[in-house]
Amino acid sequence: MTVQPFVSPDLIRQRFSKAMSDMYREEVPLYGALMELVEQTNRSVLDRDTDIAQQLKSTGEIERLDMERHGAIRVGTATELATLARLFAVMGMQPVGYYDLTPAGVPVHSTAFRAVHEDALQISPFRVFTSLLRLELIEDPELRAFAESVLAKRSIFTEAALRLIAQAETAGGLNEVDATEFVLQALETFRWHHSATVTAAQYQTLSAQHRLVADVVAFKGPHINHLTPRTLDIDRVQEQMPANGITPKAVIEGPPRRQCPILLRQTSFKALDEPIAFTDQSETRGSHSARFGEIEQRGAALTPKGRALYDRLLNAARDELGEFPNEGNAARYNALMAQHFGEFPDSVEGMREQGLAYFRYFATEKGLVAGGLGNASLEDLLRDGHVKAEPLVYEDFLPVSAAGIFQSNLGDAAQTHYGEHSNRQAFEKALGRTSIDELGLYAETQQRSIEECLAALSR
Ligand code: OOG
Ligand code: NI
Repeated sequence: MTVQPFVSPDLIRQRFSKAMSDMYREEVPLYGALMELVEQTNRSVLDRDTDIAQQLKSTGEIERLDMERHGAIRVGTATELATLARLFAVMGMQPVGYYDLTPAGVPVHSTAFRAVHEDALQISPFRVFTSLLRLELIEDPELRAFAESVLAKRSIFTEAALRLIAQAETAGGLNEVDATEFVLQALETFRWHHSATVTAAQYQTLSAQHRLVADVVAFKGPHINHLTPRTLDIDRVQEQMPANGITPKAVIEGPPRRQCPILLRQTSFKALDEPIAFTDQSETRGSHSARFGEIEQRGAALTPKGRALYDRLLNAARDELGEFPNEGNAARYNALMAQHFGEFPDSVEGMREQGLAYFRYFATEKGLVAGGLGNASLEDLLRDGHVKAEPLVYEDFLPVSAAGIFQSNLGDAAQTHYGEHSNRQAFEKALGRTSIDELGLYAETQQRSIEECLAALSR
């Protein structure tokens, strides 16, 4: 008998990401239109701007650009979250970061499941922003008990998915046949359901508490609510959305437009109203809106110092605006952002010299030809053109941006004020493990690139 080798978790993730994208394209036609717009825009940016094309080639990002997607889901219980962590682990995805959205009036806290090593990210950068509903924030004890009882009855994973997760954990992996089956079974958890698990009246009660509560509690599973492609020019896509029948939110979240993009800029279009059958109806006479479209542009990962500067400038602009950005104040918001971010150096050199971003270091042709390191420091090598630095791309999310995306899709009525705050400990208890500190990951990747680069030069 021959033993079948395991399929690498990175390849399982790559296949899963493709399967998810195909499912979403079939379920949400506007997603197909958005993908086309993003592909066209990326192509024209690469044709027009040879510097960007060259930079993406040297970092390898060009190869992952078309695969690049993130999705988002919301779950209701600790068991659901912990089992998701096990499901994602089969695909080489770990929980990274902790995002508390309650200060912005959204009763969830979240993490992002993603690959953590640069080589794995290169095979598939697929990630999932995963939120856990904070039921303890529902004040009415009767409603809370009802929500808990509805959630306790559902199982969001298929029997086969649970069996394959356990098998992967015990055996250390999945062979070809099992990996194929796993992708199909795992996909079921993220599917949209046209029928709810509660009556129309119960849905109304949950929704009146918070639309998000209804979205999590009233359905069979945590439907994927968006799948976001990566664009190289978000302003251009935002501009062209209306002509393609898509209405974007009022402002782009994240930093303003710059020569040297940093962190993450995002925009989205409104959730669709979709027909739903409640348990006391035989047909889809009700409706629910949860699924929306989003695009993003990624830039440099910032060091703690860079991030502190980003947060300070963002807060200053928002404080001066005095209210949440909206249709009416969008122009003023953009002007304030541009004005405050004038303080953030807008060049690779500037960011590197001030220690604001993380970098990947490469030995250049010139350096390889020259050979022999001698006593040269990294700074010497950079100055002499023997080494080149490119910013590391930001692989994570931003809490203020995420809150803006949630809100634009839930409506302004969803801005509740919660007394209780951040509770990373409770989140990690539910998750069944700690979530990884993203800054440590960037520092490690940067360090590995320095070591590889020095090794190449000393050969
Ligand atoms: C997640 C919203 C946040 C992002 O990219 O920051 C988000 C959700 O609506 O479930 O998608
Ligand atoms: Ni998103």
